[in-house]
Amino acid sequence: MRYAAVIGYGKNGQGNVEALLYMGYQVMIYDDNDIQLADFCEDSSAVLWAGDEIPEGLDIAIKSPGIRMDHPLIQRLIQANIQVVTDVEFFQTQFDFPVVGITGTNGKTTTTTLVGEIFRQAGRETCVAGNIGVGILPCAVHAKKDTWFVLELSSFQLESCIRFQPKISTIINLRPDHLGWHGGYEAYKAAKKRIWINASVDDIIVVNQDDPELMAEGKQSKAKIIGFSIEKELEEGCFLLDNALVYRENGETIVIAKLDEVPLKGRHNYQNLAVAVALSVQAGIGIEAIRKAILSFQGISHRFEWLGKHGKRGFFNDSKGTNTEASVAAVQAVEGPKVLIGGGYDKGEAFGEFFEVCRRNQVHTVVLMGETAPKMKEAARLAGIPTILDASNLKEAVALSMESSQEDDWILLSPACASWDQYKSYEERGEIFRQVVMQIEETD
Ligand code: UMA
Repeated sequence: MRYAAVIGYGKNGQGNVEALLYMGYQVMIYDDNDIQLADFCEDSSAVLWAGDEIPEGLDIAIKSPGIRMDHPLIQRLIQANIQVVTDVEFFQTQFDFPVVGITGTNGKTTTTTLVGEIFRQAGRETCVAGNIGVGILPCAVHAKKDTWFVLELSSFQLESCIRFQPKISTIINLRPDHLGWHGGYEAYKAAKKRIWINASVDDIIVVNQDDPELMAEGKQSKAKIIGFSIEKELEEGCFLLDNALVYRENGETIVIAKLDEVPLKGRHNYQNLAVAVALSVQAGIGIEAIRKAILSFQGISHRFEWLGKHGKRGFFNDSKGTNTEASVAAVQAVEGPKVLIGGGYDKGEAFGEFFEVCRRNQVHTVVLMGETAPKMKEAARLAGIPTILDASNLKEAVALSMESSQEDDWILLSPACASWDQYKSYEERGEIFRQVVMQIEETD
C-alpha cells in the first residue's frame, strides 16, 4: 500500500485526496483549521491527521498551493526526507498527458479559458484545470488517453516544482504580486520562471516580445521560441497589425480576426488573445477553429464583467483585479468619469502609481474597503484623487458610489487587492457585488 499525506483540505486538497484514493493510496489529511471529511472519503482509508508524528513509510506529501514552504509541518516533513510537492509536480511524475502551461501575473484565467475553448472548438479532448479552480489530479485520473491539459498555474504552484515540463508554455507578463507571500519580487519572479526550467529542444515556449526581461529569460531556454506582441510587428508569431490580430509564419501573414469583431475588449485582452492564438497554433490547432472560438468568446465572470446600467450608472465587476496591474488595465479600459471601489487583503504592494493612473483616467471618487484601506487612502490623497471614502462592506460601498456619482458615470469594482481579508475568494466578492448592484432601484 502506498501512503500519501495531503496538507490543506480546501478545493485543491479535496481533489488531491479524491485522486489519490482512486490511485490506490492510503491517505492522511492535515489542515490547520477544523475540517470535515467529504462524503467520498467514507469507506476509504482516508483519515484526519493532527500532524504530530510522521508515520513510517509515508511516500509523498502533496500540499495546497497556498501553504508556504516554511510552514512548520512542511519543514518537519522535509527534514524527515519526505518529498513535499504541489499537485502540478505530482501530475508530472504520474501522468503523461500533453500540457499547455499558462502563468503570468495577469490574464491567466482569461487566456487559459480561451485556449480551452479553442481546443474544444477544434474537437480536441481537453481538460482545463489548475489555479482556475479545477483540481488537476481529479481530472487526470479520469481523463481519456489523448487528452490535452490546459493548465493555469500560479506562482504558489510553481514555486516547489522540480520536474514539471509542459510541452508548450507561456509567462504572459510579470508584475509585482503576492510579494508578502513570496518575500519579495525577485522570489515571485523566480517562482514563475520555474515553468520554463525543464523546457527541452522538443518543447515550445511562447514569449512576450514586449517584455525585455521575459525575452532574455526565454533565450536561456533550450526550447523553440514563438513570440507574441501587442506593441510591434514580429517575424514570426501573433501580433496586432492594421487593427487586426494576425499570425505570421514562414513569411505568410494570416488575419485571425479584426479587433472590432472580437467581443473581448481592452489592450490587456488583446494580449490574452495574442498569447492564446500563439499557444493554440503551436499545439497544431487550425486557424478556422481559432477564429471561431475567438469571435464567440465573451470573457469570464468577475474579470472586467459588464453588469449593465443600474440607477443610471454603468457597472463593471472586476473582482478578479487582485493587484494594481490588473486594476490599471480595468481603469484604462473604461473611458469617462468613474468611481473605483477598491481595497482588500494586503499583499505588500504600493499604491502610489496606481492612483496616479486612476486620476489621469478620470477616477473622481475612490471608495475603499478592507485591510489595505488606510494605506490606499493615503496613496489616493497624495495622488490628488478628489473624493476618498471609506466603506465597511460592498453594500455600503455601492451606496456611497451612487451618492458620489452622476448619471452616466461608471462604477467599477476593481480592488487591486486579493479578497482574503473579508471574503473566501474573489468569486464570492464579485457575486456579492453583483447581487448588491442588481438590487439598485431604478428612478425616473
Ligand atoms: N491551510 C492550512 N495552512 C495554511 C494555509 C492554508 O492548513 O498555512 C488550509 C486552509 O485551512 C484550507 C486549505 O489549506 O483548508 C487551502 O485552502 P485555500 O482556500 O487556500 O485554497 P484551495 O481552496 O485549495 O484553492 C487552491 C488555490 N488557492 C490558492 O492558491 C490560495 C486556488 O486558486 C485554486 O483555484 C484551487 O486551489 C484549485 O486548484 C485561487 C487563488 O486565489 C483562485 N490563487 C491565487 C491567485 O490566483 O492569485 C494564487
